Amino acid sequence: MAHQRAGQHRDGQLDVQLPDYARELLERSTLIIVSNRGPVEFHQTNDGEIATKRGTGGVITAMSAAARFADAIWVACAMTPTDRVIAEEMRQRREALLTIPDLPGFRLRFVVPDTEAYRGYYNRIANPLLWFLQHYLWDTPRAPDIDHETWQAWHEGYVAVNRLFAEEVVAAAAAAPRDPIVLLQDYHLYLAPTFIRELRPDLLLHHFVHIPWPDQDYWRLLPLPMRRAICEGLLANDIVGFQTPRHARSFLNTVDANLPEAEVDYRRREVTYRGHTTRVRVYPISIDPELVRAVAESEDARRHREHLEAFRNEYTIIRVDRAEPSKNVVRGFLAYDRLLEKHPELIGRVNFLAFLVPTRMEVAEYINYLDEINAVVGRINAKYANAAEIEGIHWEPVHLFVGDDYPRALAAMKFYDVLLVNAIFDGMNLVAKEGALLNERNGVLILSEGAGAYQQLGQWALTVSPTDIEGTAEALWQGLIMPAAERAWRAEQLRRHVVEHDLRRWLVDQLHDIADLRAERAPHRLIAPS
Ligand code: GDG
Repeated sequence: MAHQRAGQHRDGQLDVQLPDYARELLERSTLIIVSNRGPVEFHQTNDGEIATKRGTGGVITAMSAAARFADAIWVACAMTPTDRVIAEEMRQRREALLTIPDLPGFRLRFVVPDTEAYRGYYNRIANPLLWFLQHYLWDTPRAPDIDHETWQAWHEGYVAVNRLFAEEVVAAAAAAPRDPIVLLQDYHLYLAPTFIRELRPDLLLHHFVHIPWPDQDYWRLLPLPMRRAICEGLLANDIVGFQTPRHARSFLNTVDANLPEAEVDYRRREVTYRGHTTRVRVYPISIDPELVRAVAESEDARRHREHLEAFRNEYTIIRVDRAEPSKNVVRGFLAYDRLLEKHPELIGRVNFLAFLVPTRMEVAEYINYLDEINAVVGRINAKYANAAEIEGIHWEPVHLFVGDDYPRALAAMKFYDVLLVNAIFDGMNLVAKEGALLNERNGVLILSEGAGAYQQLGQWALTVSPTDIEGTAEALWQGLIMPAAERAWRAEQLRRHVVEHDLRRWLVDQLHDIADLRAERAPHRLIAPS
């Protein structure tokens, strides 16, 4: 399938939606989006057909939407056996890029690490080591233990796979029909920029870190060579983006502490290291309202909505998360339990629906966490089943929906009275924004101070400290009893903010800085943004 012309939006809206400098930049450029996981996975069906399945998580949600605006190539790991077969066929046919039937407008190039290297890179270093570190999740007297196996996973996994990514990015750049702009995503790829620079010093490299950047002291849980390599990798980029000013500031501090040769300019948010200057910028990520609404209005979502009606009650609380320790799911249920203890008048009148996507099931911490969730839900349901029976009603206070079903999650967001987002730490949290956009009942958002979204939405949410079970129980209560006028006002402000600060704006802000940089480097080629 032929890909679309650069700059042409699928539904023809690009021209009205992007400012001139961004449109001009996109018309001349091919975005090379680089992330661990691609936008789709390929599977072989029972009758031998090849089917595609959308990848899960916030990075995919965001970048799939961003790719709508541009000519794009996606570089990602082959995840499934069918992905690997396709990658091998491409290699044999010397085909540089794969078109994706479900996603016109951008193409794919696979990175194919061997299984052992991938395991070290993903299951030992990226998750849990880096993810846990960046979300302050370690129980530090006991973990992490950086032993010889961790070091082996670092060298033969993380370093090796980052090098492979660099090679594929360089190949994708060679196949790009226009000037390549490399957009690296997240913590799996901290070292890739170093290796890309070795091969193609001229490429424009932009790296967005979707997750928090913790305090420089906490980074000391990683040995110096690892944290130096990570800082050096990020400084091989031209621009490094973070979700919040606090994360950007922490990054500058971390560089200052670990690379004494680096010149850190805090005022301009720039670092010069070995003659190369990197700009450190803040781009709070968001959602594409048009796309989110389209999925929420789809036939699939409507069907779910009808089915979910049976699970609603006089009051309905929901949460939507990957089943992930940083999302603080267990404490959310403990707070709900406490709410029911303090307000027995709610018995039989409130339901908590939790939509959880199993994630990283190869990592022990995640399997254990899902077990903990099941255990606490079982305990709460058993406890209140008795209380309800005394009053002669059959009632299950928690309904757990475990599985990968994005339309179902969006369908549920329409009818909550309270949405609980109590993550311990979160780069942003797109669920808070999707809920604010889609909800039709002036539902109240309960938002953790630890989520990046707190900086933007906190003023209209009920905010909680994520470890405060008593405080979260109180917020749930306040959310349920809030007067209608106040609910309406808060919901309206949240919706307005999300619509005005959408994904297009996130992308445009980055393009603005990229155009600026391009114009400085080659003033004859682009008009600088005003
Ligand atoms: C990382 C950062 C940052 C929900 N159920 C299903 C499903 N979802 C969608 C949600 C939402 C996305 O997945 C999750 O995004 P979050 O932002 O809430 O969280 P992370 O996955 O941890 O994302 C985060 C984000 O990157 C973007 O920068 O905001 O802080 O941790 O859109 O509605 N998706 C699928 N199946 C489901 O059942 N496929």
